[in-house]
Amino acid sequence: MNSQRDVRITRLKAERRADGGPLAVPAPRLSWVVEASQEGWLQASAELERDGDIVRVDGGQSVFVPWPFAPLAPRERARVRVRVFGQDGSESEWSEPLALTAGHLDDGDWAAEFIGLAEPHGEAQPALLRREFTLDRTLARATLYSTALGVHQLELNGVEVDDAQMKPGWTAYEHRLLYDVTDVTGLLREGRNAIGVQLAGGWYTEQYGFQGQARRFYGDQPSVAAQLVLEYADGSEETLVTDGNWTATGEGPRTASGIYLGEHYDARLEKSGWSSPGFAEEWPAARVVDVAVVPKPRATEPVRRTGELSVAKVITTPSGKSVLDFGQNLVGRLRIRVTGPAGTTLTLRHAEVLEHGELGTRPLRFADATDEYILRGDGEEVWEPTFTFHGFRYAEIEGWPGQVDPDAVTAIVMHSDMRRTGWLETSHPLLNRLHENVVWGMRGNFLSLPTDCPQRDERLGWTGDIQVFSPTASYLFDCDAFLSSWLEDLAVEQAQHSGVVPFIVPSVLRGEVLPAAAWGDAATVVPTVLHERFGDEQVLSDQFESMRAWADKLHELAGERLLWEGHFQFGDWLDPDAPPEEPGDAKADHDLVATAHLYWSTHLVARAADQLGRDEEARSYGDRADRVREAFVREYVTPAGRMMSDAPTAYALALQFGLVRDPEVRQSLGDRLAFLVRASGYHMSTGFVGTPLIQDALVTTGHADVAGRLLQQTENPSWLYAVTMGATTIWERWDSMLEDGTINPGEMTSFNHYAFGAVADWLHRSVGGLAPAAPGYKAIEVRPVVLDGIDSASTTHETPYGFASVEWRRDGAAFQLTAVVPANSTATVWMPGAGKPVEVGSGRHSFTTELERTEESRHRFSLDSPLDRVVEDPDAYAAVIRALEEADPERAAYFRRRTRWVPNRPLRSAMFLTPPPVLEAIEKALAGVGADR
Ligand code: RAM
Repeated sequence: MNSQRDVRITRLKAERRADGGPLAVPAPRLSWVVEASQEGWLQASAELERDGDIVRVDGGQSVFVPWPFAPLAPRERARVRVRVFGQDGSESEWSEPLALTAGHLDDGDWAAEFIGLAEPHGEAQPALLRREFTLDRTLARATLYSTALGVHQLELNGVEVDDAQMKPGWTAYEHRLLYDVTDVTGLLREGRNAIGVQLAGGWYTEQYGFQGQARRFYGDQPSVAAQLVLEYADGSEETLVTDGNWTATGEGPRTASGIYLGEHYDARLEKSGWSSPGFAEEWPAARVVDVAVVPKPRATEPVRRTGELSVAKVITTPSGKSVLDFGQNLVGRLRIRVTGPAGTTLTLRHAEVLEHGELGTRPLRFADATDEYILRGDGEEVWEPTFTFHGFRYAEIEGWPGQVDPDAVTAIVMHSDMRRTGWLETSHPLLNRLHENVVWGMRGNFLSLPTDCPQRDERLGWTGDIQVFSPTASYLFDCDAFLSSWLEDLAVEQAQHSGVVPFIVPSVLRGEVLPAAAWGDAATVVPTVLHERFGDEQVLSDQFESMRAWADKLHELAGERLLWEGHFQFGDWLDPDAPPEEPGDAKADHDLVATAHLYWSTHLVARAADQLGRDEEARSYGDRADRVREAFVREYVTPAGRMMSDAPTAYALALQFGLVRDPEVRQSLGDRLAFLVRASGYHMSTGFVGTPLIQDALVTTGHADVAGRLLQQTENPSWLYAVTMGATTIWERWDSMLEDGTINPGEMTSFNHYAFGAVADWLHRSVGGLAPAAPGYKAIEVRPVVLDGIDSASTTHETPYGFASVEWRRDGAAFQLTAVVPANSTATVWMPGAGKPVEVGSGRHSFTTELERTEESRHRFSLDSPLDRVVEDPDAYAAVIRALEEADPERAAYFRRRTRWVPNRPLRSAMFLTPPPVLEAIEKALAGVGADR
């Protein structure tokens, strides 16, 4: 039985970063994944080995185990291995060794100066910088550290040092800047060497602001800083740094570059050999720039090219242009292969959608999103912009010599190079596409920082968006490193504003920084989510001050009434009933939403304090949270269980945040929520705040049927409406594209916004049935909710303990489920209809049950049927709409939008002014519904 072959280590990782890059800390935590063939495997202890040193760690911890060895010195390398011992007496072999390199520098070791162009001839001028040097001894190792206020790539002797893009990414530059560390030993040689830098403004010189008011925020010109540490075979060491001895030119081929602008490149200006030794041109000396911030090592995966898409279709537009369709809305850029005469200018335009058959660029607002390439004319030329990215599905290239060759154009997908960890598939094709759209939305908006959108003159770190999306994100990709890093930016920006978390991080909007509910709460929610999903307690302790400062700030605003009232709020942003130009004009009262979040954040601070053993704070924030909860209930909840804002979002908040505890009142709230959803004809009626909560609120109060109808709705507004309109990403608005195929008239309309995709977290937990029950999925809850219209689902998540999955299907009344639980984890399995769960250990477990048969409704329908009955029966509803549509599409659309599907009111009464022949047609159609069954 317990032979060594049964148990093995399949993964060993240091700290959060999943791509094995250099470490940002001297004492990295270690995590490993165990695979065991025997069921119910639990770890009793582990041994960690570092270069011959063995340390034993007792207990079951296999995720984020503290580094048990001496801290690593800068550039120190280590090889670690692990082996584990099971509670059942089993033991594994040693794991494959993991090679580590310390990427941090000691205090005071950062010596490079920031350098840029001495005399730029325009703002945000792209530059080339270079320097030559001689290696006169045998080199043992060369390590390059580099960063920029701007974006940069380095070349050594003509070769790019790595495949990372847009380095160093965007952080709160005034306070926090990251450097990359690269081993470049293989690129150097004895004798003459050259190092060159391509530099552009990127996020640093971008102009931020709305409605044409945008201005540069950080600076006018980019600069770069690098140090190359040379370790020789004889034990000596030398450091080459950027300083006034470098030279720089603004006369390179990249003539303009910006995040919103795009990139302009004149290949005739290329300087052959510029980053190799012996380059003959003399450039002026670089200018040294005074920069106070000391860069820190990157602890996250960099942005990389992660995929390629070829042209799916070439479309000729009504105006006769050729548009390339890549079949997928994506973020990245084009790579072109072209031959033509020197001086030929290609213009590359990008758009997410077509409108009236042409590129729909209005939503890009002030973002040009246009690249320009001027040919060298010496044969085949391959080009891709370097320091920009676009959000697009369609592209139009003007100026191509002859016909554009679709095979010569490729779309390059880019994002922070996180590992994919989550999947879901169901028997419902539209739902599968919805899920795929969520994944693409995450890809496009996790490019260095979590953004609202990737295409228009915005692409900012809106806190509210990631606040709602972080649970979904944590399932789909290993984004612990990515989001922890962004949280550091959040904390430093917050510290500049005495506890107020800015709307966006990095904070680049001018004017007063105001607190906003559901946005600033990213400070408390995102660390909580990372702890819950990745078992990462460090993020709670690192962020604790930020969490607490946010809660304290809100209590200051709320004062003695303990209600956050009367201040600026975004509220339930993009409620579909708000007018296009007033996206904050939601049905749910802003103050109610605000106090709900005041409670939630205070509660999360108390929970974090408890987790961290900060007992005193756990008690005091717990008490404060209770008092806010009581104040909320007094002010906003009627004794019988109605919310003062009779809007779904208000109910969802009261239920999901646990603001109302009384079981009877909770049930009334749930019933009223279900009533409201039904009354709206199972259309969405929530914005950013309510949408991630509503499905759980319905299911936990016994209204899974309502959640199921809402989920599968295809009429506007709904999750699937966009899918039926051909969407390949999640839209910012429920109706970013209107039913007639025109773009929403609101000036703020993106087709790649992840916020409404936050429902995927519920899909994973409830439709798939795989949820965390203890931090990092050390315990799992398997509890699928069976919904009419969905006959099977399977979901897989690579948890910190390894792969977990749930797969279920039903066939008539027979229901069958298989759950895979990773080693060193356990699961509680709730079969549908079962009163109590089954506890299982690791391994593969199958279960079957008989589902209760739901009575098919046998109603007969007529114009006298109550409205709620009609909408509850999908066939009856469809019959009415179809009959109306045939007679008068406009009336049908109005009827769909305006009807309140309530009891005690006959259908006839909602058909006011409908011509008698149409009424007859409806009556006839309804009679058919009963007869069919
Ligand atoms: C817009 C974006 C963003 C949202 C803010 C309030 O700029 O839609 O997603 O968070 O408004």
